[in-house]
Amino acid sequence: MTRLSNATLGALPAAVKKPIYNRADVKIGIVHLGIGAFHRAHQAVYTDDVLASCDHRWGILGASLLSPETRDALSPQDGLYTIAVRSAAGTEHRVIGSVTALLVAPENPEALIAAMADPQVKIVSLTVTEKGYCIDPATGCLDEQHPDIRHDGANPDQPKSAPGYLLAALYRRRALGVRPFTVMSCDNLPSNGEKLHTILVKLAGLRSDDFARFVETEVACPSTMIDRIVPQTIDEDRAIAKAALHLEDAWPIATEPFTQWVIEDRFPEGRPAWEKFGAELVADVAPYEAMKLKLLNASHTSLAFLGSLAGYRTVANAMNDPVIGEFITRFMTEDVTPVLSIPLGADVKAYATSLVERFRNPALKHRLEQIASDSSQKIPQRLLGTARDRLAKGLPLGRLAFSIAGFALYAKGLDEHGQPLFLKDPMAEMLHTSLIAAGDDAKAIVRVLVSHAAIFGPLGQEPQFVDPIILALSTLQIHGVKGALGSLN
Ligand code: CS2
Repeated sequence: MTRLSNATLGALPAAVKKPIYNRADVKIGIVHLGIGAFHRAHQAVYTDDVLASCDHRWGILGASLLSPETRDALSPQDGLYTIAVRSAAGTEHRVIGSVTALLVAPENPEALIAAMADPQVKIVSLTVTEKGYCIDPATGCLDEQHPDIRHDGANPDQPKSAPGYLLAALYRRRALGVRPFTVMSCDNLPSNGEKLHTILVKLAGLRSDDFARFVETEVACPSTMIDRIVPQTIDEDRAIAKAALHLEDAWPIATEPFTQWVIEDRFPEGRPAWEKFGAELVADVAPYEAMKLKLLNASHTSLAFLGSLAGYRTVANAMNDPVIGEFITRFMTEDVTPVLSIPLGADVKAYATSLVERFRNPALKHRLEQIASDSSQKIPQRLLGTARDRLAKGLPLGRLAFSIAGFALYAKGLDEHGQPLFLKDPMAEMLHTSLIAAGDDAKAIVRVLVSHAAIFGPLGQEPQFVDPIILALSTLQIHGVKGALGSLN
């Protein structure tokens, strides 16, 4: 069957929305690092709307820092791809045209640095996942021992890491007398812009103090909060897109109707008018990020462990279990909300209710295993901040103890029915080996888990933190997930 491309756009059925602008007029104004499904279902869609409003300055060059898969799928399609927006009411297909070029960084690092140094580029955005920042998760600072950071410190013009690429290009722009681009992190990290700025200043300091000062004072790194649930694409999604488009799309993306983007408005070199298409431009993103990470993402992570242990494999299936659904709902309202700083005017109760509905979306096959990946990087910002806040207020750990105990059991690798569970995580091997060696004793398992200081830091030494997790874990062992959680509701 014919492939989706510029040449075949005209043949799309009328029901499929498509770019109404001339893609040949679009100039690249944004370089995006980490051109995965999340960026393509979120920021690239807002930017597609901007391009359709006749502002053609903001085409996206999408770069992969690791694998060639996205480029290989999308280059033959001129960067075009489909998003399938799914709900119980049905599916809407839309072809997105904002990604106009693709690169694979390791194949030609110089090409990416040169593209980022182009004066026409005003923004470099990132979705490189938590681990792409090379942060020590427990301290939130740059991990200077990270192999990629050690490499980039010694070879700043042939970088491997995302921060290394940003700095190589910023250095080049400075040498050429070109103003720095704005660096926009779109990953799920609290104060993602501020954190990235700190990392960049630190890494720049390995090159020279003067460059570090330049990055500190001249490079803007606004924070953002981005929200849209984007499951990994499966072959069924390809088949559904093909049927709707009457064309082949090698990498369509399925997503939900909900989308939210809150952006700190600090773009000295200009930005697309994303606010015209639903983005919220604000002075301080922190409370929005905290609300999302501690309610949505923390619930996701808890569901990934406890739902998987109970035998479920997707978010919707786990959430539709009455005991697990009730646990997550109460986790949000009774355990997280009392210690949450809430954005002005936000209705947390309504937000939590909407999350339950989104998690239950029957049309999204969002795999729990996808969410469990990189848990060692996710747990600190999703669960441990709330844990610390509760303990500081003299409150018990509450349901968080079950989420963390669930992580230990998940990382041991088997669900309650003896089926294997997979953890894709930089620490997977280390966690698995140490937890298996701990045997079946709840106390031993939890002690081993919390001794991983890269995740838990000093919290792992605090009895108010550790003891409830031991109790939760032994309850899970004795009564199973549903028995244990059911007795709490
Ligand atoms: C999820 C997020 O995979 C995960 O860890 O919690 O990707 C989540 O779906 C998004 O943050 C939703 O905006």
